[in-house]
Amino acid sequence: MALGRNVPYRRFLRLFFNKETTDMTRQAVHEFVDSRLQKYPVVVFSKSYCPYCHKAKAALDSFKPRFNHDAYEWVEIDGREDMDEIQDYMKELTGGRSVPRVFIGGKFFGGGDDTAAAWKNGELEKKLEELGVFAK
Ligand SMILES: N[C@@H](CCC(=O)N[C@@H](CS)C(=O)NCC(=O)O)C(=O)O
Repeated sequence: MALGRNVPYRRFLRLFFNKETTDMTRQAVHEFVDSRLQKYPVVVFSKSYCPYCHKAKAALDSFKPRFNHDAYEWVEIDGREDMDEIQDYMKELTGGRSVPRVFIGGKFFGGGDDTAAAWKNGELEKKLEELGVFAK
């Protein structure tokens, strides 16, 4: 909506319309994230340049050949217009907004260091096995 300079309540209108846009984005982000978490047993929200995300990727990708189809979804959020809203929702869901946010079985599992440590001590493999995401 183009608001001319001569509209006296322009700032008020802009506040209202921006709020509406933000609310719509928030709702779309919730739907986007929730649908990923429902569909895929393993979901990671990541930024492509982040070294902690690379650590989590090394750990989870090592199981890739064993995963069932549709077991694993990697979501790069950098460059997305709704990146900040996704991180805000991550904060709501997990208590933190840093990346990576690794979810296993719909629940927050941890960040990059947690995932790498769990890979090393076998906990990650055990968790994935229990979840039944490996092809028989
Ligand atoms: N200890 C955390 C560190 C994660 C971290 O610091 N990630 C950075 C990116 S490399 C981050 O999310 N920074 C804030 C941001 O990008 O909004 C982990 O292992 O996941």
